Amino acid sequence: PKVVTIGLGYIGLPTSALIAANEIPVHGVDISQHVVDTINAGKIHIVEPDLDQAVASAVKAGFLKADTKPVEADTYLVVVPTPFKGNFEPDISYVQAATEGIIPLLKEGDLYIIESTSPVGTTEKMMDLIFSKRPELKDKIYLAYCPERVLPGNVMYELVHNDRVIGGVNDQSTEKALAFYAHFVKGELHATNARTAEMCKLTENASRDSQIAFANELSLICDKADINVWELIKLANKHPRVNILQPGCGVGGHCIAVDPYFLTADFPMESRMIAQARETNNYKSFWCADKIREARKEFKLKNNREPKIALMGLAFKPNIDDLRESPAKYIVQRVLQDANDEEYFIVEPNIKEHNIFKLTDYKEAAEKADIIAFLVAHDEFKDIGALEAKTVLDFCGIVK
Ligand code: SAJ
Repeated sequence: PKVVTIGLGYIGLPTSALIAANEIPVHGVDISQHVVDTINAGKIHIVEPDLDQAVASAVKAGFLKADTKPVEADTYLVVVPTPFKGNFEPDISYVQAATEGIIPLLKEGDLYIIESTSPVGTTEKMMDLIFSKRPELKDKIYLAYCPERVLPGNVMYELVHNDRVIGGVNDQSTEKALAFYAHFVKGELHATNARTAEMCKLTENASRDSQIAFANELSLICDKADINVWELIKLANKHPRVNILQPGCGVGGHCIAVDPYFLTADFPMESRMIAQARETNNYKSFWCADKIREARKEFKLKNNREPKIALMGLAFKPNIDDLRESPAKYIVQRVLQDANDEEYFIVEPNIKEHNIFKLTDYKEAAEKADIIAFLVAHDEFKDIGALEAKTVLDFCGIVK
């Protein structure tokens, strides 16, 4: 095959590099000239373990080339973001623009695949769009949806080894897409239809969100009931059919905290639990910020001076540098909003410098602070000792 990938971001670039590593020529498209130039120089513009090596060798071997425009190929992969507009409505305009860009290039026998997380029905919508402009291609091209499911931080491994769900708009399309992924995926390939595949992606992330919401709700109950939620969950999970996730300072990232809205927007009456889970997880971050404020007030009353407060972690989950949709960042911003004379140390060991936050080394912060709020369970924080004399707010279960 000859492949065009549209979108060279967190998923599109690793996917392009992987396909190219299998000696399949890939023409990667991105609207950003900077991104295109960076990749053509064999470099990368995002942080992901082992991606630099993969891109460098794919470019060097001549199998990966980046451009701002698509060219004629036989397989087209749409891997662009699907953010939401205000009011939590999914925005598929990037998928549409990407599709419009390749419509003039399509010819008989071509395969068109959407990987972007999309509302149910998007693949059929794009099919209608394509056939409205190129009616002669009806029944002559193949269209399928195949969601990516890789975990940031482990993308290069999971792209190869995860199972994939592949749904065509008809059986021939499913077969054609299966054959394509078989070139570079070692996980199992599961055939279904396009709508089910779209729904499957949304289901996976909504399921995780709901399960984390359950854990977060438990943490609120336990705080009132004076029970250690971490111990509680460990014990409950000794039951052979119970498997509760970990509470935290909220749910972040650009997937789990976003995708459930794709369901609540289209099925508001039917998705009440999913909507409630989103609210519970959002509320958890408010709650943490309030806890920090309360601790500050208490300290001041008791000691007659403003405390020094360490806010430990900014990333959206442990051991990464990604701050997108990060609840920890949100909490820090909220707490700083009504800062008085108290002194804050903001800590993020995975980032050297930040344009808004003045960062402090984690050891120094922990040593100087009166109040330590653990927001993210970064490995570095696990061995911070001598906490006895301090007020500790452990929102991520890191303190032994
Ligand atoms: N979190 C908790 N408690 C837990 C687990 C996670 O509070 O027990 C929080 C994290 O701190 C983070 C958020 O949830 O703020 C999401 O983190 P994550 O590690 O669960 O997931 P992501 O967003 O990095 O990646 C998810 C994955 N989806 C699932 O596990 C179902 C990944 O496989 C998807 O490919 C990715 O979303 C995506 O792109 O959709």
